[in-house]
Amino acid sequence: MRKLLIVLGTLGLFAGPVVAQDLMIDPATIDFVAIDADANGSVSYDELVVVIPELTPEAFAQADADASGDLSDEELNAFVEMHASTGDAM
Ligand SMILES: [Ca+2]
Ligand SMILES: [Ca+2]
Repeated sequence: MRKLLIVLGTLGLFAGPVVAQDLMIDPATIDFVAIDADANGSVSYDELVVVIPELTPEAFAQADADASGDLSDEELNAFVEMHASTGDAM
């Protein structure tokens, strides 16, 4: 039993840096209309970082598939699916 705890502790140390760069989003918190604060039909970095505080400009740029500078409904959905924190199917 003691040996198992030591193994788990070692794994925990190695898992640290990986978690830091992995963005986890709960799809239930993402509502395009609510996030689009100025209702211009697209979500800017400033609007999205309000609901995803861990969001980096790099991650936002990756989500912006057509490099328009903001996210359409489709781009946001694809981004959220890619980083969904809940893997279970309903
Ligand atoms: Ca907007
Ligand atoms: Ca875009």
